[in-house]
Amino acid sequence: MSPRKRKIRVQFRKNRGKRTRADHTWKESIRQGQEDQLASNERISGKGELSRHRTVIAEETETGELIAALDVDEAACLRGRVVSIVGSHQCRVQADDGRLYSCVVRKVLRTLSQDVRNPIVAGDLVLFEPQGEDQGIIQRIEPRQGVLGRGTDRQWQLLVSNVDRAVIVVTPVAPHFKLSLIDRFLIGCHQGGVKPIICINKCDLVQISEILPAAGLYANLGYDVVLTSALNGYGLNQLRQFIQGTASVFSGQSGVGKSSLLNAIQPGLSLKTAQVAQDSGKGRHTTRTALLQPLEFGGWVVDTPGIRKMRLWDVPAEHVEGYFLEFRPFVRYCRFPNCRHVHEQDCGIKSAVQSGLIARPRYESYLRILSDDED
Ligand SMILES: Nc1nc2c(ncn2[C@@H]2O[C@H](COP(=O)(O)OP(=O)(O)OP(=O)(O)O)[C@@H](O)[C@H]2O)c(=O)[nH]1
Ligand SMILES: [Mg+2]
Ligand SMILES: [Zn+2]
Repeated sequence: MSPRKRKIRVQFRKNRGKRTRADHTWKESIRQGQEDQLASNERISGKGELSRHRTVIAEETETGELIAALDVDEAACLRGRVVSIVGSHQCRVQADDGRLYSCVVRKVLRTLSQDVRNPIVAGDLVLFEPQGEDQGIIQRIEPRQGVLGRGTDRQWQLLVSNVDRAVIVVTPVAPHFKLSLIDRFLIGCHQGGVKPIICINKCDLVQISEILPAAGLYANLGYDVVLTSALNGYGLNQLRQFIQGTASVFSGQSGVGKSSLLNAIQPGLSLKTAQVAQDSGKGRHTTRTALLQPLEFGGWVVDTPGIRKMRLWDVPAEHVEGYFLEFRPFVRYCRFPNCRHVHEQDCGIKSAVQSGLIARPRYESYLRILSDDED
């Protein structure tokens, strides 16, 4: 399928000074290199108010991402991968030759990604123009494949891009996990084209038999599940095998042991970790920024800051059931074609729950997600 082309109007603000601009300052700012160079397929329209907009041709990918057809002088650029984000617009980029650059994002790219909270994310493949020894300007972000993101109050927030696998880390002790949290992550993974691994950590603190029902539930659904202890090494070989040679991300609540697991898998990493607060049982948000690390046994991994909530984005209520794989065979027994499986009569899903064919905790998790109950 060829990508659809679309014209989009982007708001275009001056870098500095007042927002309204006299006609001459426009050309001046280009000469001074304060604004982005105008590409041949970008047009400035009109004067006055309108001159703050321009039209850019963008292509929509199969995942709905808009890729602007910006003119980039590729010969003057290097390719690299974003390894960490610093502040809102700066990042560290590792060029293909291994050198690290501190880069800012070209302004039009920031403007184009206004529907996303962050224009750039760890894992992004970029084309950047080096400035001096170790600085650069990101000119293009390559189309992303395999993303993990979540909703915030108003926007979609990307957590990481270009990953094959997401390790969803949870613990049976403080902070306790809820099935609905795992299920939200699973939906996020399905949505972003990332294959999930459910990792139940801190197994040294409980009897394994206590965890087996939850672990078995997901394993029976065909998900990769691993029980681990970063403390005594339990399950680490299996975890290593799951992520070996892949691009992966460790995600989950603060304090579940994401950084500890990575340190245990590859001791040289020396990622900072901290104890969970005694009173609240919550983590302390020790990891502050997503950080991409190469793995000595092949592949790379991104350690991310703990998140409190995994809010879904762009998942209409009627789509939620589709992500609960075990519901599928029973939907046909619902009397109403638009059945949400909540209060409706003659519901195939509710009958399947009653007769034990669908695990009740999963059904309850479905209800929570449907009612947007995040706790
Ligand atoms: N008993 C036990 N403690 C663990 C285990 N894994 C991690 N911990 C402890 O849990 C606490 C939190 O670990 P971190 O690795 O900092 O957690 P995190 O998920 O990276 O947290 P954030 O960076 O805040 O998101 C630390 O005190 C670790 O020592 C484990 O398997 N068993
Ligand atoms: Mg951490
Ligand atoms: Zn139903």
